[in-house]
Amino acid sequence: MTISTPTTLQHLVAGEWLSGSGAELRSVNPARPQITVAAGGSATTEDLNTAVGAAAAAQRGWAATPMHQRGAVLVAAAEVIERNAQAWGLDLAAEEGKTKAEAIGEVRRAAQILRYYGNEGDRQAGDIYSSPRAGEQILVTRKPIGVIGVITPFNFPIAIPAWKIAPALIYGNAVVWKPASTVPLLAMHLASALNSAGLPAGALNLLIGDSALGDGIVNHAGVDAVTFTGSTGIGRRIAAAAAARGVPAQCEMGGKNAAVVLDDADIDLAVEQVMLGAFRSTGQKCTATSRLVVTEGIADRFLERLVAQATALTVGDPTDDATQMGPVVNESAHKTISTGIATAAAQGASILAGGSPYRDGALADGYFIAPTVAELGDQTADVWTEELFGPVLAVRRAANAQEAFTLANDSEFGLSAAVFTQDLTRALEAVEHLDVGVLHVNSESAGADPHVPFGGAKKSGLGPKEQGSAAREFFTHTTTVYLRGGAPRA
Ligand code: UN1
Repeated sequence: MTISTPTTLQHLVAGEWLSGSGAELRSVNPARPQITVAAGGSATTEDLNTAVGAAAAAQRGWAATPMHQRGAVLVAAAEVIERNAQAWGLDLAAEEGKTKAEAIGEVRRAAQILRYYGNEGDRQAGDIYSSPRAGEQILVTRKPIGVIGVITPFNFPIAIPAWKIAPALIYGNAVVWKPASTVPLLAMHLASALNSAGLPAGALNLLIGDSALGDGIVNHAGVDAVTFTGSTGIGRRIAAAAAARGVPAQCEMGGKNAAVVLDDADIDLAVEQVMLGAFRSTGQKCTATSRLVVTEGIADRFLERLVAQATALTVGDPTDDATQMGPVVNESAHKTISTGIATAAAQGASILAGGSPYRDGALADGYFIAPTVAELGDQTADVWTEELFGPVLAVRRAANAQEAFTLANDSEFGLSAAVFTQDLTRALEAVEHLDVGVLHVNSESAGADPHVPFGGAKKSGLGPKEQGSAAREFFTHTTTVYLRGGAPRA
């Protein structure tokens, strides 16, 4: 890998790219933390005020632009992203740490999301009801909310921003966006794609900074709604702050997602998919498989294969072709996950794979964690209940399918789950019993298409779901119109 000069941080405010005069921020390559990827001053409160003012001013004209035309801007931005997928994918791998293949895939996914919403102008725009009164119809029309505060996490540095910003914009809102400070480069790429595709100045503002800047957005009187993806603690704080100001919040938060492998599962398929769910993106997806429930009849055979594959996974620099799993995002994540693994062992888990820190070479220098499988007996353990957001899979055995579903539901979260079975009756029982927002039958727990709702049950999320037509619930409000003609009735 060549060591290139760090990119200078720039913020997009009122259509202009500016350097920030706030505290110095630096994103580093988590595989080689001595390499700085991007650096510069963060945005200030003054930048935030300018951005919110510009967004409010731009929003009116943008909302008045026909939706079809707004969509054309998103489609044009999708083309820019698609053209740059290789280069931006490499930047993503270097800045966030997921493998090159996943990173390029994510950049393409962002383009796909923009294209989906870009075509929204050609879809149904509201509802019409019959009226109990003669000569009247009742229309339910959709209107934008205004200025949306968008706060996004590090783990999908371009796809998650796309799936919040694209619906915000297509429905006629303007955006003030703060990405995670660990991934500014990809944020700049997405903002530049939208800006160069013809978005009017001020419709999208990008401000890079720390959590205080995020708080500034959430509490700004000119911000009319907030959409957030990230940790449960911050999500609840954001929702509370938004509620106190009387503005809506959409918070996509934690998961402790189970894969349930039943006796009759196809074992090769199940092992392959659990591996992907647990270790792709180094386990740093809110939809990652972090718990495994396996029924007794298949448990020994399944775990033997899973452990062999987890141990054999090639961990390394995400920009190397051979690498199957990269590092976690930063030092603090590395510490939390390492401590979580040590706690699991102390609480009685048997560590079947991974578990010990890398002590020398490149893996010790970067923020690498070995793929870890920790089996629990009947004891409670933090690794079963708490989201570690890393490559750590907690395992429990169940006597039968019923017990397996009960264990899978044993979480305050309910984002996603996967069930592996070839028995249709068991699959239908899973659909009925698993309390989750997203259920995969015979595929890994992660993965979400842009045209269908995404979000969790229980404590995984607050507010309307994301994606597909669900996104419209959050990014618009309705006006119910009782419509009669003005002429006297004959
Ligand atoms: C996926 O499963 O591909 O933060 C997407 C996250 C989720 C997105 C998951 N909001 O990981």
